[in-house]
Amino acid sequence: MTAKVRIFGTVISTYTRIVEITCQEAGLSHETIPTPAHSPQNRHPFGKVPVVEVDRLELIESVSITQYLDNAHNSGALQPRDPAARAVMDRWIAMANNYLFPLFEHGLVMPWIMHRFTGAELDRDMIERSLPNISRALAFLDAEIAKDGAWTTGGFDLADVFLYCVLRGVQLTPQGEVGIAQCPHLSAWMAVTQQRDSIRATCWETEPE
Ligand SMILES: N[C@@H](CCC(=O)N[C@@H](CS)C(=O)NCC(=O)O)C(=O)O
Repeated sequence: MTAKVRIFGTVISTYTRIVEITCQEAGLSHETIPTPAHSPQNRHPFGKVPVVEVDRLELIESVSITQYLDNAHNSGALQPRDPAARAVMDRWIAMANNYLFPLFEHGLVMPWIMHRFTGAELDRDMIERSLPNISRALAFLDAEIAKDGAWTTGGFDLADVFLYCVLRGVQLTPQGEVGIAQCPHLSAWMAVTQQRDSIRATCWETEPE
């Protein structure tokens, strides 16, 4: 019987989308049940989203969730078997989660989301303070692709899923759109990745085509 994946998370969420894309890649049917972070109905011990139900398991943490889905339902097709290539993928996922996401999310993406969806005043001070570090991070990614392809070589894998989702939120802000456009290698990779079926199938409602 085909597994059905139940994803409890906010609808516009980097990490919810990472799990949705992985489901799409694995051909798994999935449903996202809107569940705010830190809400009483959210079962993550630290209030984060998403939480996932599949195969009678309750899973948290996107690295663990995506690897389980890919291993159990997709023959591990999104993870290189070669140990060196695997180390490269794991390195980029760790950098996306530990450094890039916090920098982008707090410094740029969240101020715009709060402004656009709750009507809160745009936190321009926060954005101004964060932009130099965000620009440096984007330039670093661009240079890494230019140097040796970084995470973009060797086929589409989980590093592409994480990096795309973390960067897409940035690209949907005015400053992020300009910043990414100034990085030719990163822009080209975003544009190609955006055409992939799993990415197109999981667009946020608010995302322009
Ligand atoms: N380490 C978690 C991070 C998940 C995460 O940060 N999710 C965001 C939404 S995209 C969230 O829950 N934000 C609310 C908060 O940090 O308080 C994972 O990999 O699943």
